[in-house]
Amino acid sequence: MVYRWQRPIYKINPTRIWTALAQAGMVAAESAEPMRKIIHIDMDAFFASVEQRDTPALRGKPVAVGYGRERGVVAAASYEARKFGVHSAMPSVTALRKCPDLIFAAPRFEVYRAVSQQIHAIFAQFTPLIEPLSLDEAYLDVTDHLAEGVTATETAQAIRTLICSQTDLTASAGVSYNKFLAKLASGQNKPDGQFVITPKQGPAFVENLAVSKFHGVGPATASKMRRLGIETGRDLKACPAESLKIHFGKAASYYYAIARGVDERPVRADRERKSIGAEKTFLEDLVTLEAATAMLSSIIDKVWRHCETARLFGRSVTLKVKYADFQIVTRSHTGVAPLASRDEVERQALALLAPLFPARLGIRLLGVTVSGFELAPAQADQLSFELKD
Ligand code: DCP
Ligand code: MG
Repeated sequence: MVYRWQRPIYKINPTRIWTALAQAGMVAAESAEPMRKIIHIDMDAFFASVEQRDTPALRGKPVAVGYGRERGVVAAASYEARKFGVHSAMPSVTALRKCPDLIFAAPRFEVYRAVSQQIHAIFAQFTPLIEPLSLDEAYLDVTDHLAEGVTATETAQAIRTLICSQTDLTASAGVSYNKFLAKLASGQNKPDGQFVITPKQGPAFVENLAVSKFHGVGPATASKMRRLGIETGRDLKACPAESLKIHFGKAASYYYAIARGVDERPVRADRERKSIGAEKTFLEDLVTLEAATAMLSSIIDKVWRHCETARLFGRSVTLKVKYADFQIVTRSHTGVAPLASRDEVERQALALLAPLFPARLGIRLLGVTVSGFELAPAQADQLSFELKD
């Protein structure tokens, strides 16, 4: 999934200089990075837990939030359902095959948004530096906001206790010295747990992890890394910077840094979402319109799911096509009204795709982005949530 934001994620700052030194092998990672205290909070099985909370008959049962019909996908799976291998983004028919007793609950986005605002209000009691990643996840920078004698670990515990008492839902937390590690840490003791990665532990922690678990390494990148013999953080660290650059272009410096447990991205409290997009790189180039149409469908499913989750509906659709020779072509269409359904997005995207066939070369990547969001009254809450700080 790629999100584009109003401003670039990376900004020149003093730690850049440090990174340059570290990359040149002139300083050691642990000693030179200014120590920050970052907490990543992530609600447990969010949509599914809300449904179990509000419908007692669902408690202790395998529950999927979504629609059980054909072409439906699972948005969230309760922990009982996960034991059967059911997970987010799985087609509903597959989920039912794995777990015939699975109960589907229709999503209630207004309720999830309300809970999201509750937890955001709790975060705001601890720091103004809050960066929401989605309705149920956020980074908090508490470096300069810790109460006297209170540690970041205790702060994370206090936040989770408040979330539990005020929403009747559990959250997990990761505490570390950067965003990348804090997010990895929050997954360690899920559900209802927390985990700390200290600067001393960071590099070794990353080395022993599969790269597919890294935030920012999607399935396509993970399989590309696998083909290059990179399976773990250790393999990634062993890969020379020049080689990463050749294979991963602009993302190389991020991979180089995270392989060393380094991530200088600040917690940004003022992000405004300008667009929601997804793209997919194919193992084999696509040559026919039929094949491209089929692939586009799953990309649109993903984009639309996120539009729905964020309650953001845009007027513009942009199609991105990357050919086998890496040439990139984009085509856009802006309508007069926001696209109100997945099928409308698909219709627009297909209208942009069709004229590109017969294709002059095989297609190695397709992407779809929705932008030009309008503020309908029902969406104002969400946006003010995003812009609050
Ligand atoms: N979501 C979605 N479609 C996806 C992934 C997630 O609609 N492909 C929604 C439903 C999730 C919520 O976003 O409940 C939060 O996503 P997470 O990835 O944090 O997953 P959960 O909170 O469900 O589970 P976990 O306990 O692993 O965080
Ligand atoms: Mg979650």
